[in-house]
Amino acid sequence: MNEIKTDRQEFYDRIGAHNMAPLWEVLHGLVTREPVSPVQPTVWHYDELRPFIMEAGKLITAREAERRVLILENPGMRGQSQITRSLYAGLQLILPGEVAPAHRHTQSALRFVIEGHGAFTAVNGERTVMSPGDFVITPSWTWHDHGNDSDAPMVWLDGLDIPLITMLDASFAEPANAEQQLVSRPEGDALKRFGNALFPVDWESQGRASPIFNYPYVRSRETLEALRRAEGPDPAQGWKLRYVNPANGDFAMPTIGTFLQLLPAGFATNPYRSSDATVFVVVEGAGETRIGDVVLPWRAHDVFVVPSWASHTHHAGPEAVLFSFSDRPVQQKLGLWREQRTA
Ligand code: GTQ
Repeated sequence: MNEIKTDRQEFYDRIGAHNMAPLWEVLHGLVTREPVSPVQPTVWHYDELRPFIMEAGKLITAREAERRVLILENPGMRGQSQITRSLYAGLQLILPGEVAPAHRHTQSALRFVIEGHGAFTAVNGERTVMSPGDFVITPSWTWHDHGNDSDAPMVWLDGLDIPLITMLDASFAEPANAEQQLVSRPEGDALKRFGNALFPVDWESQGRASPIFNYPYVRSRETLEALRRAEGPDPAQGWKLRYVNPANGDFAMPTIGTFLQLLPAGFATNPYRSSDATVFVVVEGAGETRIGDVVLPWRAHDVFVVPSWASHTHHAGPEAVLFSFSDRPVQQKLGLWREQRTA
């Protein structure tokens, strides 16, 4: 037995010198029967984080930092700037009068506004002034800068596909010549132009992301209410919406799927799991999510993560609204995505 072991080890050493390794020693760690993930179910409580975010505002300016963000790192993958294996998340602070200078990169970004009114993001020559609950997109390779002309701090959650782009070694980035891009279109132009199921007759899509880059919360919330009036809640998900690119019916972003769901007061969902690890942001209400033995209590502004293929239930206290995002579009395009409901 030992002889076999030393024979094999001696063989591994010799092939190792040629940059080779035996598959049979690692096969079942590579090709697992089900997802085996370092991602841990975790909640970040905003009331605990907020003082640190404001402290960061005294340590460094948005201009010097370029993006003043505190990264939310999954405890199963510290030091890797990952909240899930494919996604990055962070909380970005822009103080009154500040500018986060223009740049562009191949990574796609979403912003989900947590607090503050009146700061803006500019994308492709249009500024959008943001409010809590707004879902804002910065598509891949588009110039973007952020600024705050209001008199209060603004904090939003950044969700980016950074780990995915890193894995593909497809990161390109560059700073702009000017700190802020020229504004060439009036505010609200994109939403008017593309948000009413009417497109300019000869318009052709420039990219894969939605031409709408701010999905305002007031409108999304209205849609949830319309659903609630029309039909009962799904037992596993309550009333749940998918943000859509109106040009093609696909997800609003090519690499990140985004969702908004309403859980009525006291509602407990049936167990559900899917192969896309999901980041949730609590928009309204309070409750908890149970994942095996782990209970994640949450309230408005908190962020929590459910790992891939982890069966979970949501329990709303008062009525709750959850925004969420995951790599579902990528998995679906590759024919990988699975979900399972157990009554
Ligand atoms: O706002 O462009 O959280 O480039 C990380 C990288 C935000 C941004 C982040 C970024 C940005």
